[in-house]
Amino acid sequence: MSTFIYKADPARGQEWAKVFARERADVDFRIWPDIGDPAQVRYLAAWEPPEDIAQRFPNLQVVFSTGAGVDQFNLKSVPEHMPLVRMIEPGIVEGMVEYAVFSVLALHRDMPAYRRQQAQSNWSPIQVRLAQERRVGVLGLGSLGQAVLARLRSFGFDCAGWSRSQRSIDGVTCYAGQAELNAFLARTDILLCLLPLTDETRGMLDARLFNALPRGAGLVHAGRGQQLNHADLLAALDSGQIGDAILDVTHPEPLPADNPLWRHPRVWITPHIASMTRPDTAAMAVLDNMRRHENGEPVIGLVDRAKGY
Ligand code: NDP
Ligand code: OXD
Repeated sequence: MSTFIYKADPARGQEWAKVFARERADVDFRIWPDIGDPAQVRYLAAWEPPEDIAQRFPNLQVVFSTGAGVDQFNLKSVPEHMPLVRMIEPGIVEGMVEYAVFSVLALHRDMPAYRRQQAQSNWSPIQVRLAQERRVGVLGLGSLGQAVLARLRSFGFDCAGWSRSQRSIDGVTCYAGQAELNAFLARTDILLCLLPLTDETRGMLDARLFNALPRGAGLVHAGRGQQLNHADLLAALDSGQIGDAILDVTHPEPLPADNPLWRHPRVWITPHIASMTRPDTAAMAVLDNMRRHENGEPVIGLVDRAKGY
């Protein structure tokens, strides 16, 4: 019998266990640290993977990330021949769509400004703009960026996106690569970051990028904390270059209590909850990929080691 090890939130692991018991009784599903005989382990799903994966589990065949991102993995510790598969499942996508729509609408309809006004008992209407008059730009046109843009388009926002390779998406003006980044930023009133963390994207939300946006632009950051330069964001907020920022991810998580972002009047912080892997749909997605692997078919969400995502 082959063993599947789950190494993430144990309560959610219990939900995975029920799905595995129902769908794959031939697999010995175990929740870390109960690993059984390491030689029997064929599959590992982890948020934070253990060290020495290959040495610890000599017959491991596939490594799954329980999240959409894989930046928490040391890619060098997963042998080249072993597929590393990120999580693509409907729960993550729908959660992100809700968070992105909420955040973009909040900025579009000046909700942070009204919260500040209410604290001063101040009743001051701000001229309403329609969605069609607001330019939204999404950094990252992958499974999340595309789903978010499809929903934002339905409100009538003027939508654009930026990716590494050239994309073509109905109703979205697509920009690609460093050469087109400034043009994308220059037409973006509300910027939403949905990029994976790689050597290329680390620190890219910095003063240079903020200065390329129209003055007063809004920022929604739901990619990874290390993409954001805190000092540059604080300076951009204080100068008015960035109007308001909604941050779902920070570095570190959580921020220390004395980090000025916590108390900045133009910052909303949420604790990395934009979306969460749903145990039932995630387990089904992994089971589908196990079947694909066992039948010699391509798995969905295979990480490209060279690109790092
Ligand atoms: P995908 O891999 O499907 O898409 C990534 C996108 O980013 C692609 O369009 C890719 O370009 C683009 N990209 C990557 N590197 C660059 C670069 N250097 N320059 C320009 N574009 C680049 O990822 P997902 O959409 O599934 O997820 C994106 C990220 O969202 C995750 O990696 C994770 O960090 C974050 N996330 C956050 C969550 C939260 O709760 N806050 C929840 C889930 C995910 P191309 O299309 O050319 O490959
Ligand atoms: C993920 C996340 O990558 O929750 O899935 O951030």
